[in-house]
Amino acid sequence: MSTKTTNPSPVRSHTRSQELQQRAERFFPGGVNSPVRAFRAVGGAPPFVERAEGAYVVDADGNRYIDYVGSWGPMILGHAFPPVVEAIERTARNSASFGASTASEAELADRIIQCYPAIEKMRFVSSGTEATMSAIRLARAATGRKIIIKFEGCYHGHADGLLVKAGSGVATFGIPGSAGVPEEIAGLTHPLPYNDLAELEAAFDAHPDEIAAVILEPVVGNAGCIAPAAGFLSGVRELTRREGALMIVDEVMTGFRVALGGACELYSIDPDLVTLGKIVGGGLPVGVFGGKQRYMDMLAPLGPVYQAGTLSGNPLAMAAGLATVGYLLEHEGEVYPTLEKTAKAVAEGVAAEGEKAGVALTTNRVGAMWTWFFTDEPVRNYEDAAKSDTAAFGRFHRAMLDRGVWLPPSQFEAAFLGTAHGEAEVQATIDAAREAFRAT
Ligand code: KE4
Repeated sequence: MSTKTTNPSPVRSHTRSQELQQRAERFFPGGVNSPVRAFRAVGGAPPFVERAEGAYVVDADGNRYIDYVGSWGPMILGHAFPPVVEAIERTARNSASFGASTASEAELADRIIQCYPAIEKMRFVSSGTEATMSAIRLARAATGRKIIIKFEGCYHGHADGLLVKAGSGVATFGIPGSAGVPEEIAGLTHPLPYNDLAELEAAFDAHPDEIAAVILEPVVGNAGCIAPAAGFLSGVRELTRREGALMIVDEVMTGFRVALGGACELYSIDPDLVTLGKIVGGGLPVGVFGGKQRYMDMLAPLGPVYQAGTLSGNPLAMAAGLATVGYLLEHEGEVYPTLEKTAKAVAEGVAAEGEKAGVALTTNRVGAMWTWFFTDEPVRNYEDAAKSDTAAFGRFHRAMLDRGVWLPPSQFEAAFLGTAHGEAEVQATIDAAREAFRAT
C-alpha cells in the first residue's frame, strides 16, 4: 500500500508498538539494536516502523509520520526509492554475497572518487565505525605515532579509542567515555573543544612528534548540527601538515549530504584520509575509508597494516550504493539546490513558529542537516550545545511525534531530509510545530 500522502496522520494509538517493544526487550538490551532508538533522551515509547516510502514512515499501528531521521542520513532520495529497490532486487537474484571480489565494487569506487578527489584509493567496510577505526590504525602506522586528537561532541563510531571524554583540568588526556574502555587506550586520544585552533596548536606544542592524526566531523552532526567556524578546517589542515600528523575527515554523515563531494567540496579541504558511510550505501551497510595512495597501500595484502571484513563490498550494498550515488552524480544540479531550498524552508519556518510562541531557539543548519537547539545562545561547540534545555526539546519531540512528525529523538542529533520532502511536508511540519509549541 503506498504511503504517499500530502498529510501525516494525527497519531491514533501505539498499542502494537508497545507490544513489540515488550517483546524486543526479551532479546535486546533496552529493546534496541542501537541505543538512540530507545527514545531515552526524549521519553515516551518508541514507535516501531513497519514500512516507509518517500518522505513518510508508517509505524506498526498504522500511524504515518513525516520522517526527519531518514535512517540517520542514508535516505537522501527518500524511502524505497525505486532505482534503489530495483537494484537490490535484481542483485539478490544472483545471491547476496560471495566472499570474493565483484565488478560492482570498482563501479561504486569509481563514482566515489569522481566526487572525492582526495581519495586516490579506498576500501569498503560495513559501518562508519569500521571506517574510522581502520583510518586511525592506518594513520598510526603511517606516522609511527600513537596520539589521536578528536573534538568534543564529535562522534566517530564506537571503537574503544574513540569513546573518550575530556579529562579534567589542563590534562588533555582522554578518559574513558564508556565502561569497558581501558584508560590506557582512552589516554591515547585527546578530546579538544571544536572550533578552537589555539587548543589544537597547544596540543601539538605539548606533544611534539607524538600526534598521529586529527579526526573530526567537518560539520558536526553528533552534538546537534554545528558548522565549522571560518578558517577552522583550513587551520586544522595547516597545523596537521606542519606537524606531520594526518588529517582524517569523517564524512560518514556529511558525505554526499552537504554537497555531492561533502564537506571536502563545500569547504575545499584536502585531507589525508576520508571516511564515508550512510548515504554511500543507500541504506545498506557500507562504510568507506580512503585517501592518499601512499597511505592506503600500507594495507594488507600490499603492506603491513591488517584490516579485513567478511561482508566488505557486499554485492547488495554495492548495488544500493551505486543506484544512490549514481543518481546523485547524474542529478547533482537539481538535487542539492532543491535540498537546500526545502531544508531552509522547514528549518526557518519552524524556528519562526518558536519565536511567535516565545520559545528561544538557535537553529544551526548546513544544507539538508540541521538542529533546533532549545537555547537563545549561539552554539559553536559541544559546551554551548550542552546548555540547551533538553527537557523542552523532549516535550517538543513528543508533541511533534503526536502530530505525525518524526524528529531525531535527541537534542544532540541532526535532522535530515531528502528529495522526497516537498512543500506539502514543509507546510505540514510548520503547522504541527505551531500547535506543538502551544501544547508544550
Ligand atoms: P556507524 O558505525 O553507526 O555506521 O557509523 C558511526 C559514525 C561515524 N561517524 C559519524 C560522523 C557518525 O555520525 C556515525 C554514526 N552516526 C549515528 C547518528 N548520530 C548513528 C545512529 C546510531 O548510532 O544509531
